[in-house]
Amino acid sequence: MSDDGVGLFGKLKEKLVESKKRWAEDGRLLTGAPDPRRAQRLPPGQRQVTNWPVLDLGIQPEIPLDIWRITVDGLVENPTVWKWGDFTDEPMVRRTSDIHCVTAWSRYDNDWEGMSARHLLSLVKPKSDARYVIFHSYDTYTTNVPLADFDADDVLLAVKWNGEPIVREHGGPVRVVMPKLYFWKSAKWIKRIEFSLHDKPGFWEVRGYHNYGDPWLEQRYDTD
Ligand SMILES: Nc1nc2c(c(=O)[nH]1)N[C@H]1C(S)=C(S)[C@@H](COP(=O)(O)O)O[C@H]1N2
Ligand SMILES: [Mo]
Repeated sequence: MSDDGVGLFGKLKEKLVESKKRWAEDGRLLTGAPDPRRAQRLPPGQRQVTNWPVLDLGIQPEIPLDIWRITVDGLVENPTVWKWGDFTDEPMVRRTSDIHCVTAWSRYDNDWEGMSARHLLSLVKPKSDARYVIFHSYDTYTTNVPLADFDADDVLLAVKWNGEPIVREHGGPVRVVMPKLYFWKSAKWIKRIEFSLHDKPGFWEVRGYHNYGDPWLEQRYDTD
């Protein structure tokens, strides 16, 4: 008899439940077959380059460090505005990653240094209803990513590339780096990071690019 007086016939199959729980923990029955696309370092349709192309909307903003600000707002417990010196006083990390641009070039082993997305998240504390991160840049560019993808160990607000300050053409003083997505998601000249319940497709996303942009699934364009 259960607490609420309902008769329970039979006995919980404890052994069976336990063994299924162990299966789940061990990932039993997963074939473990590697996804052939993800196993390749070069995503489908890409070619490796050793130079570093510059892509922008025709505007390369020059932002003096004394007027540079980055604002983090929207659905966060601690909305924050950093000035340059306060931003760079925060702990910085180094990560090496590959770039995959939707225009089919890939550049390997870029050494980035900056504030990790996870450090930023630990400071601003997204509210439980935040689902998307919207990047706003000084050149009016915007792009959108799921919060779950921003919250990854390889995502940075980078201030240095290969040991040197990021030059203006490539998005300095600070650019986003999201290595697991096509490079259009890595906003240059970042000005504002907005946490939102709703998704807000950005500059290229409203112009036919895929909303998510996984290079290994070749999510270049919205083909629906
Ligand atoms: N602010 C801003 N960020 C941007 C862009 C842009 O035009 N403005 N272009 C995107 C695109 S399409 C790509 S491929 C990369 C290019 O970065 P790079 O010029 O450093 O190679 O930046 C992305 N981030
Ligand atoms: Mo791009």
